[in-house]
Amino acid sequence: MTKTAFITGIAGQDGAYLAQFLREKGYSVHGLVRWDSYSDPLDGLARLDALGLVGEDVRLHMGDVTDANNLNLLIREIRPDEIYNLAGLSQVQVSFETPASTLQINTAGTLNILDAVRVNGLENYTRVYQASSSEMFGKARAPQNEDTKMEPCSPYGVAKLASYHLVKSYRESYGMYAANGILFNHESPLRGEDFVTRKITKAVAAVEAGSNDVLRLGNLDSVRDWGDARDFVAGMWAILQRGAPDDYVLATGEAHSVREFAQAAFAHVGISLEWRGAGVDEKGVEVKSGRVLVEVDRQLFRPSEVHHLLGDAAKARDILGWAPKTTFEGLVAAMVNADRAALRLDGGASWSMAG
Ligand code: G4F
Repeated sequence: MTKTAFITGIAGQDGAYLAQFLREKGYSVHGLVRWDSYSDPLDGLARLDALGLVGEDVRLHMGDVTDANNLNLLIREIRPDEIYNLAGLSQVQVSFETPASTLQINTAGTLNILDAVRVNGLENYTRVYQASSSEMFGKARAPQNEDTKMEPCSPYGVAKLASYHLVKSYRESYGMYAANGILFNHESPLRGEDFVTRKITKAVAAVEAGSNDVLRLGNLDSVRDWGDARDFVAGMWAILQRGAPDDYVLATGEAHSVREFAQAAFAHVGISLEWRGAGVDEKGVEVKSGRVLVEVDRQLFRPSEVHHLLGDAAKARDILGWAPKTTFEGLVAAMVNADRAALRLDGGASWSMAG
């Protein structure tokens, strides 16, 4: 029998890849789209479009996770077998500037979904996946797994941690199938340009195409466990297929600094970088020409930084049989190549290093 999935945040990177993954598995896919994406489909739905998911492939519903009534009615109408709550404000930096709306969207939004399932009497029918985040670990020592004490240090991390506990609470109180996927950073060519990986790969493609701009970055020492979003959406699905709900870390188990990511991305187009100076004066310099390609911009530092995220996904490997397929080098190459191809397509006319 055809299963029905409802994805909030379907217009984002993970939403689009998950929709594609579930369609390939034969699911009927519904997605929640905010009015601004809905009313500007050319821009707002670009990722779904890029994956060829148009028309009949996904049924889009206009709405917002902060609107409890809207969600209630939609969930009653769709009666999904599985809900993937991927909606949210996903930029950690932005959460320092908009902490109240971050909590509204990333915590109250989760509560609205859990409650809509409950009040519609679907607690024994609908399974709920919650997009929890490694940002919840915050200052906790690496490597981090499901048993690591969480010490979030951003409004984003705090909001996600509250949602994580709501999921556990609904699971225990109402017997709901609600599960947290604690995902470490996951990237792709569809990643937003305000995240550091995509900002770097776009800049590298531009430099190769002749740009004279300097890539301005914040904390180069920050270490992340970067995986491929396409591997991670398969893990989200696997989390909802077990007999009993549980929480799982999804990560690659390999971590690199922002500096190393930039170095690898430039190396992919044949540019060898060396680092000179320290702190805010550090620069990434092309070895061959001595040209400065990367500078540090103190404006991009966060009020409080998560320095080292490195995931231990042994539980997901042992219980779900999940393991990422893409290597760090493969991810960097795929992202740089996609940005090179995009530049060739638009003739190199429009790109910006803002973000
Ligand atoms: O790419 P980022 O903005 O990702 P961040 O903050 O780790 O968050 C991402 O991963 C989380 C999972 O751990 C998700 F929950 C979250 O939604 C998001 O997907 O920054 C990565 C690191 C940070 O330490 C940041 O300070 O890169 C550092 N960084 C250095 N220069 C920069 C920049 N980040 C951005 N966005 N832009 C810079 O120029």
